[in-house]
Amino acid sequence: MYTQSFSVPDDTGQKIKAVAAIEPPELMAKFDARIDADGRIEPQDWMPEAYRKTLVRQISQHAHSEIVGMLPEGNWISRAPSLKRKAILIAKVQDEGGHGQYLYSAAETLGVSRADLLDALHSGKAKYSSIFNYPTLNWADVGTIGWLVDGAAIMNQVPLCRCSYGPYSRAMIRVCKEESFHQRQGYEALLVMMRGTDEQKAMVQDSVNRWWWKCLAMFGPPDADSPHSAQGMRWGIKRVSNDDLRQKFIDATVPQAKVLGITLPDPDLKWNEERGHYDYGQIDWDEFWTTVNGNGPCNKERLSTRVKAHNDGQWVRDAALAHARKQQQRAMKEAA
Ligand code: BYC
Repeated sequence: MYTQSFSVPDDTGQKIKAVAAIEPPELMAKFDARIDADGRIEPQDWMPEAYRKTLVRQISQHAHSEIVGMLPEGNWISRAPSLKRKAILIAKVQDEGGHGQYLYSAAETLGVSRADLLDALHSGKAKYSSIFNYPTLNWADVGTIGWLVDGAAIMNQVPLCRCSYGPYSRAMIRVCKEESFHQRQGYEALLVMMRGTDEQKAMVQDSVNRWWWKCLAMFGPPDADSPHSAQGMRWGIKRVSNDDLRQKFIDATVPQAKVLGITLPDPDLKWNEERGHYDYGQIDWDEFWTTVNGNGPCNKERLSTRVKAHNDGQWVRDAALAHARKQQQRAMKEAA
């Protein structure tokens, strides 16, 4: 049975249709009814294979983004300008590692293994957010990442707290609370710099100039070029479209930039009375796709750092497994 759940007219949609055709009609109808009623799907519930695969794709990409996202800021931990800034940055980077853990756990409830997901990341098969393939060149970048990158992440992630898949939506509630602290600490760090010397102010402006357009691209391709959007929205995985989130982010950020006293690097950025939104200039989608496809400025460095960290941590995983085995053997001996 086809329902409107399976009406995406591109390649992915064709694949989804083919999968849907072999799903049991009564189960499909029950699943569709639950989605229509804005209910939650839990791991033990029946779900169409295409829904499961879509979630594994999105949640694992999200998890990868969190752990690769530790790297650009992690670079600055040893160079933070004060003990206070260092403590904040360490806490933030650790939070991102934690977000990766919640998200890999949510993905595992869909029947995939963390080891396989990490293999896909390390072999370059899996995607992670484009934004983490750009370098952090000065200390202001740490503040800008908090303000703009985490700000964009929150804009995208708050609607995911209402995602139709229970474990993902619950993970996102905690992630969003922590992201909110990340965004504020970044904005506060920039405010302090903007009250400082001319050199510090110039550093903030330079940083915002480099990150602004990349943050707008983070929301993903325009709706018209987004192959997964229609299906993701139909299934209640995605609640707000890429373009709508991008617009919400711009509208919220312009007043914050004014308070900060910096200029956003877009001559076309203007309030449009009729639309009730800011108009903005052209995003460089060629650059976005070059980066997403592995050829951005830091893709190779990020992946090799990640693979090295994973290999260096092998002894920790081995020790944890050996300890668990020992505990299990002891428990079995005691039970015997
Ligand atoms: N970068 O049809 P579309 C964070 C891919 S964590 C790379 O619109 P969808 C943070 C997309 O995957 C930030 N690839 O897809 C962490 C798809 O490729 P595949 C991460 C991108 O899924 C630490 C293709 O383009 N957040 O902020 O409907 C420190 C077509 O796109 C990007 C999440 O992952 C991109 N920017 O929508 C600080 C949130 N955009 O899979 C901060 C969860 C698109 O066909 N994910 N692509 O090979 C989502 O909300 C959605 O997956 C997206 C894309 C909005 C990202």
